[in-house]
Amino acid sequence: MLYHLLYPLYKYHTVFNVFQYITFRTIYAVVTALLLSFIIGPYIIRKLSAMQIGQVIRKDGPANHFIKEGTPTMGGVLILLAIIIPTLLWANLTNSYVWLLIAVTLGLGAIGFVDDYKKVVQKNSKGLLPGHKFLWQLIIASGVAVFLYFTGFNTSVAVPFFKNVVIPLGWLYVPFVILVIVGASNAVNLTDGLDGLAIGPIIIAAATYMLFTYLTGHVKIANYLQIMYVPKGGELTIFAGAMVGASLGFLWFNSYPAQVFMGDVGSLALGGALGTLAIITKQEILLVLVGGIFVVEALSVIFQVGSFKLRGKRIFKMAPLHHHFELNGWPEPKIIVRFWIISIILSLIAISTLKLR
Ligand code: 57M
Repeated sequence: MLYHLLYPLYKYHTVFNVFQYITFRTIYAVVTALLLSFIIGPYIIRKLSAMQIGQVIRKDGPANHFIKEGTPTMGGVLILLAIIIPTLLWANLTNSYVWLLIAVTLGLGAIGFVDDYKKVVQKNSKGLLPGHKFLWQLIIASGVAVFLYFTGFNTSVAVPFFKNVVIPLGWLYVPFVILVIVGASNAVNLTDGLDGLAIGPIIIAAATYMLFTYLTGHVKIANYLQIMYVPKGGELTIFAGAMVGASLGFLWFNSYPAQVFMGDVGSLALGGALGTLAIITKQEILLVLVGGIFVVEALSVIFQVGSFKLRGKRIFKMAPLHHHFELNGWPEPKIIVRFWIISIILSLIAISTLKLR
């Protein structure tokens, strides 16, 4: 909105020219998201507590989680507001990718919201049936895939570390997009089991994709780096910036010991947004590296369940992986910070692939 209101004023004063720059608007999207989180965060946490939206802790998990009973959840509502409002303020709202990202985030957030609401407010321990949850995720991801396919989006996928190797997927790009979005959404959800464990790597991944959106959306830089240029994709830098700011703002409250959990409303939405950013920047495969922590957490569950079914034995003391370290006696903050450190290293390697090809 500010972009549309203020940029045209450059005719009267050159100072308003600054509103055309993606870099300027991104910085202010980050700042707005942070400020918004700080201002409305305490209010939302109080409201969630008053509405008794407190977490029920499973009794079969690591014992150090029992003291977390009653911590308000559904803090993802705060994250979503702090992403969407700055995006609406600072982005060019005639850009269809901006609306696509807003739609995915709110759509997946709505699935998580219904699930959380059934669990914590209506005290229905099952929440949304897993099959229904998955079906709705598929519907939203299919919407993105079909939209991109029929609007002529580039259906070739770049292979990291190789300069001119691309896989032309054609119509197979549709199931590929669905896999990336649904996979990312669920992987972030599985990771969200310790204070700040999911939001830390989300900040790092969103910052990495903030860089990619800018570079792939800039024709000169994209040509120079020989990466796929995405016309109009640069505008998503503002969305990614808002995601960084909102996630940092949430970490303020979710850092150990957490005052609030994000709930599925946050984890499903953030994962899906990340997957969609990877798709629009044409850096889909690189998400395996940038979101490496989420991938490893999801794989730990797949291997654990597979091993138990096939051999009747577990690989880890408990899956997802963070539970394994907890049961090995690592203090919670140590696991969290070590996962962040690994996430930073993975993102740096991912960024280096821009040159390392
Ligand atoms: C959600 N939810 C957290 C909070 C958060 C297939 C199986 C692996 C599924 C998995 C599962 O249910 N995962 C999805 C995990 C829960 O957090 C809530 O959920 C939201 C995210 N969706 O925002 O609202 C608990 O996590 C802790 N937490 C924090 N700080 C945070 O900032 O401490 C969350 C956020 C919270 C809190 O304690 O209550 C969760 O872990 O439940 N299931 C599991 O993870 C279970 N694993 C398991 O059964 N493993 C088996 C098999 C199936 C692989 C095995 O290894 O043999 C464990 N989960 C728990 N206890 N809690 C089992 C023991």
